[in-house]
Amino acid sequence: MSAAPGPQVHFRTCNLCEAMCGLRIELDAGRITAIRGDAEDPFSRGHVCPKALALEDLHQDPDRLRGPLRRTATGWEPVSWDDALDESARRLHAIQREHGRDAVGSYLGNPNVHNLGNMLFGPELLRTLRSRNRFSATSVDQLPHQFAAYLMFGHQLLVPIPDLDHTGYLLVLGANPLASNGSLMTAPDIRARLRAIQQRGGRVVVMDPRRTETAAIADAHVFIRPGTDALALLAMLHVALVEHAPRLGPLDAFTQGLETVCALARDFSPEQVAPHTGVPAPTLRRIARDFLSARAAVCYGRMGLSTQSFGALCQWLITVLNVVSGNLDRRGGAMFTLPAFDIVGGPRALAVGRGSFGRWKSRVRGLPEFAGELPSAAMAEELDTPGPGRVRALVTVAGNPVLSTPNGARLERALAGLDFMVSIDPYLNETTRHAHLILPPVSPLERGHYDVAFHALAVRNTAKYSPALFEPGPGSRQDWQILLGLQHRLLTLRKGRPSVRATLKYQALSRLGPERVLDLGLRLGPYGARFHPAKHGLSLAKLRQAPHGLDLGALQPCLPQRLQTKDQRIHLAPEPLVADVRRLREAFARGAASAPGSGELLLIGRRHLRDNNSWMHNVQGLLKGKPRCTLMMHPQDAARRELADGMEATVTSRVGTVTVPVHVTDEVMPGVVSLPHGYGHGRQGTRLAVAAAHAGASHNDLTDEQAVDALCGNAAFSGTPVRVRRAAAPGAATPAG
Ligand SMILES: Nc1nc2c(c(=O)[nH]1)N[C@H]1C(S)=C(S)[C@@H](COP(=O)(O)OP(=O)(O)OC[C@H]3O[C@@H](n4cnc5c(=O)[nH]c(N)nc54)[C@H](O)[C@@H]3O)O[C@H]1N2
Ligand SMILES: Nc1nc2c(c(=O)[nH]1)N[C@H]1C(S)=C(S)[C@@H](COP(=O)(O)OP(=O)(O)OC[C@H]3O[C@@H](n4cnc5c(=O)[nH]c(N)nc54)[C@H](O)[C@@H]3O)O[C@H]1N2
Ligand code: SF4
Ligand SMILES: [Mo]
Repeated sequence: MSAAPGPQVHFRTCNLCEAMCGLRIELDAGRITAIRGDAEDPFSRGHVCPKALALEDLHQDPDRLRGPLRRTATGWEPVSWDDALDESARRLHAIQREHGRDAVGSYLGNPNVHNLGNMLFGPELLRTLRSRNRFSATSVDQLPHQFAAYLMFGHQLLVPIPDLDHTGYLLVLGANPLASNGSLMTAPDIRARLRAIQQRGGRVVVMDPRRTETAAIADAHVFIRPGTDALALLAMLHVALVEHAPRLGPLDAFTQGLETVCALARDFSPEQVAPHTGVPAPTLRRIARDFLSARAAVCYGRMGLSTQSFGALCQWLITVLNVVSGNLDRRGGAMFTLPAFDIVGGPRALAVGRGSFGRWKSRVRGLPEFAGELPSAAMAEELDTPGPGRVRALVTVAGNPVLSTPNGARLERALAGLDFMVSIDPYLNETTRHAHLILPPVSPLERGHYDVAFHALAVRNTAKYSPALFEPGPGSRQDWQILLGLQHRLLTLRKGRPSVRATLKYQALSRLGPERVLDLGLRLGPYGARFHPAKHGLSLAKLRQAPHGLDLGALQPCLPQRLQTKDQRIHLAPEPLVADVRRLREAFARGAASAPGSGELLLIGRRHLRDNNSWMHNVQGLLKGKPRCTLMMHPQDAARRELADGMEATVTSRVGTVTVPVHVTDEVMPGVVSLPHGYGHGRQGTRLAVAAAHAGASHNDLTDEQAVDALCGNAAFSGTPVRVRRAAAPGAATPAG
C-alpha cells in the first residue's frame, strides 16, 4: 500500500512480542490515524497491549537509522549499501583467511525470531560463515526448553505448550505472562484466558519469589527461594510417583525411563526440600495432590526457571510431571502444535534442524555446543582471551548483548577490542556503537510478516500473513536482503571470482524473497494445497484472502506419530539429565541457596508490560509514569540497611556495581531483590535520545558470566548474589550496611 488518499484500513499481526495480536490500523492520506485490536482476528479477538502503538513510533522515530553508517575517527558517516556490504564482506573474509573460520563470531538477538526474512534467510549467512563461534539470545533464554525437547522428543522445537483454553489447573513457575504476554505459550489476552480457567471451575497457582501481576489474579501464590525449583519439582514427582502411582495413560505404550525417574524422586520428599525452597511441605504436597486430581492439569515454567543453575533440570522435570500425571498430549494438558509452516516435521529444507549437543566445546571454558551454538555467557571471554582461535570479528543481527547478556560491561570492553564488527540493526545503541559498520533494515511496517516460530508455539493452531503496510523507500533494504547480499559477497570472495552459478542462485533467491519460500512451506505443510486441496488448501494466496487470519483449530493429540526420536518413543530419563541430578544433590548438600545472615541478597529480574527487553526504550509513549528501573526490596531487608522507599542504593555483585532507587515492597520475599533488565542507556556514543533520558542501570552489569547451567550452558542470571547498601549522598558519610 503506498501513500493513497482517503481513509483505509490495514490488518496485520503485531510482531513485538510472542502473543501475535491482530491489529487494525487505520490510515488517512497514507498516515496512521489509529492502531487498535482487530476484533475479527479469530485468535486475539481484539486484544492488544500498549506496545502495539509503538509500531508507529518505531516507524517514525527520527533516531531509527535510514541508511548504512561507517564509524570513522571523527564520527559516523553515511555510506552506500554497496560500499557497506562490500567492505563488510572484505573485512570478514580477510580475517577468516588469516586467522581461520572461527575468528569471525556471530550473535543473533531475539527480534530475529519475530522477523520472517531473518527466520528464513538468517541461517544461510551463518552456514556460509562456517564458524563455531555462533551465539544467540537462545542461551540467555529458552535453551533449557530446547535441550529437554531434543533429548526427550527428538527435536529441539517439539516443545510442549500449555493447552490454556482447556486446562482445569495451571501451575506456573517462574513466568509472569500478565507482563510478558506469554512465552513459549503464544496466547493473546492472557488475562482473559486465565480468567476463563477460573470461570470453568479450574485453578491457577503461581510459584515465584515475587508476588507478580500474574500471581495477583491467581487462586494461590507461593513464594519460592530463587534457584530451588528443581528441588520443588522433584518433590512434586515424589508425591506423584512414590506417594501415588504414575498414570501415563496411552503414553505408557511408547514411553521409556519411568523406573529411573521413580527411583530419582524417592529421595526428594516435600519435607526434605522445604528448608531449601522455603515452601512449607504441606503447601507443596497440597499443590501436587490438586495437580494430580485435576481433570486436566498443566505445569508451565519460563524465564525464572530457565535462567538458573539447574534450568535444564527444571524444564525436564516439568515435562516429566506432565507426563506421569497423564497430562502430556492430552486436551487441557501440555500439547504439541501442528503449524501450517511446519518447522518440526516439514520438508528438511524448510524445517529447523532437530538439534545436537556437545559436538564441540567453547575454547576458553569448555562449554558445550547446542544446535550449532555456544553459550552467550562465553562470548566475552572468547573475544578477550588471547590465543589461537580468538574471535576477532563479530556480526550481530538484531541483538543488543551489551545490555542483554551477563556481565555486559566485560563484553562491551571486548567489543571495543575487535578488529572488525558489523551490525544489522536499526539503532545506534549500546552494542552497535562498537561496530565499524551498521546496516539498518526497514521498519516492521515496511515488510511482510508471518510468524514462522510463534505459530509453532501457540496454544491454538492458526495461520496469518500480514503484507507490508508501507512501501519500503527506494534506498532501504529488508533484513533478508542485507543478509543475502552479505552472504553472496562472502561466497564470491571465497571463490576468488564471481561464479555464474552462485550469481544465478543469488539472483533467484533475491527474486524469490521470504514470501515465496513461505508459500512453498504452506503448500507442503500439514494443511497445504499440495496434500489437502479440499480441506484447507493453504497457500500464501489463501492467507492473503484472509486478512484476519485463519483458525486451524485447537491443539490435537498427535503422539507417537509426531515424535522425532529415532525409536518414536518418549525418553523420560535421558542420561545427561539424570546424571545432572547428582550436581543438584551436591549443590544443596552444601547448604541452603543463600546463607541467612550473610548479608547477601538474591537478585532476580522483572518485566513490565511497557518494556520489551532493551530496545523499545526510545518510544516516549511507553516510558510514561513512574520510573520503572527500581530495585524492589522487602521491608525487613530495607530496614536492616536503613533504606526507605525512593532512596538510592548501590547494588554490588562479583562483577560490578550499579546505583538505583529502592522500591520497598513486600511483593518480593525477604532475601530477594528485583531489578528489571534492558536499562543502562546512559552509555556514551549512542543515538537514542529518549532512552538516554530514561537511562536507568543495566541489570546485566551485575549478572555474572561465570554463572551458567553447567549442563546446557544457559546463562544463570536468576538469583545473582548481591550486596545492597545506601548510596552515599553527595558529601554525606557512607552508612554502614
Ligand atoms: N538480566 C536479564 N537479562 C536478560 C533477560 C532477563 O530476563 N534478565 N532476558 C533475556 C531474554 S529472554 C532475551 S530474548 C534477551 C534479548 O537479547 P537481545 O535480543 O540481544 O536484546 P534486545 O534488547 O531484544 O535487542 C534487540 C536488538 O534488535 C534490534 N532490532 C529490533 N527489531 C529488529 C529487526 O527487525 N531487525 C534487526 N536487524 N534488528 C532489530 C534492536 O534495535 C536491538 O538492538 O535478553 C536476555 N537478557
Ligand atoms: N512486556 C514485555 N513482554 C515481554 C518481554 C519484555 O521484555 N517485556 N520479553 C519477551 C521475552 S524475550 C521473553 S523470553 C518473555 C519472558 O516471559 P516470562 O518468562 O513470562 O517473563 P518474566 O517476567 O521474565 O518472568 C519470569 C518470572 O520468574 C520469576 N523468577 C525469577 N527467579 C525465579 C526462580 O528462581 N524461581 C521461580 N519459580 N521464579 C523465578 C520472576 O519473579 C518472574 O516473575 O517475555 C516476552 N515478553
Ligand atoms: S501483547 Fe505483544 S503482540 Fe500483542 S500488542 Fe502487545 S506487544 Fe503486540
Ligand atoms: Mo526472550
